[in-house]
Amino acid sequence: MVRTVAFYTSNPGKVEEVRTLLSPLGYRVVWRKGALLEPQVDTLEEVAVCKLADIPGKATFAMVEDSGIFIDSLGGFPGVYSAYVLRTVGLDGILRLVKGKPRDAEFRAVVAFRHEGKVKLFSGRVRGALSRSVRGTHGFGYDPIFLPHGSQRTTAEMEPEEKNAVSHRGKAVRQLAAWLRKQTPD
Ligand code: ITT
Repeated sequence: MVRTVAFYTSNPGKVEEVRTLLSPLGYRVVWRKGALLEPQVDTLEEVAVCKLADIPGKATFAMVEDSGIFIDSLGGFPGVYSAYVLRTVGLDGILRLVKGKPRDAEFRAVVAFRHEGKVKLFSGRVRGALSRSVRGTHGFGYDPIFLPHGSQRTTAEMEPEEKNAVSHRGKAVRQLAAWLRKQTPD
């Protein structure tokens, strides 16, 4: 029975969101803290598969997640480099980069899950736009500048459940949950 999922990530915000999604379904999410090897490759899928391969030991039910924000008018930048760009350019820097340009963007997430030696990938996307200023205190990363489609509020101005209902991660993790249920019928 898959009831405990070991989530390998350095990002506590991701853990909180995944717990909020999986706990009500009866899955325990254990945080395995640490930075995993992230290669310079073009897609979130490739990064996620590499991160999974970097997990120490042979934890049976192990998961990693790779995500990023893709800004249409910047050709999808920062995409797979989102974490690096956040650390270096920062939110205000990103807003300066899109000044005078269309602000449409999307978040994407790829969850990679290892189950009995097999690797499964689940992905999710959410379309939206960049806000004009940094707003809100919830969430993490780019949340203070991302307006999901149809919302006047950034994801940092939403409660965690509200963000999970529309987010890239919420979509990917709900697919994972549906797949887990099929592996372990009650
Ligand atoms: P890992 O250890 O899991 O790799 P990380 O934070 O480095 O954690 P990524 O390599 O997947 O994660 O980089 C994703 C970047 O995009 C990172 O800067 C996140 O803060 C940001 N990001 C991803 N999902 C987000 C979300 O739901 N809200 C805001 N920012 C997000």
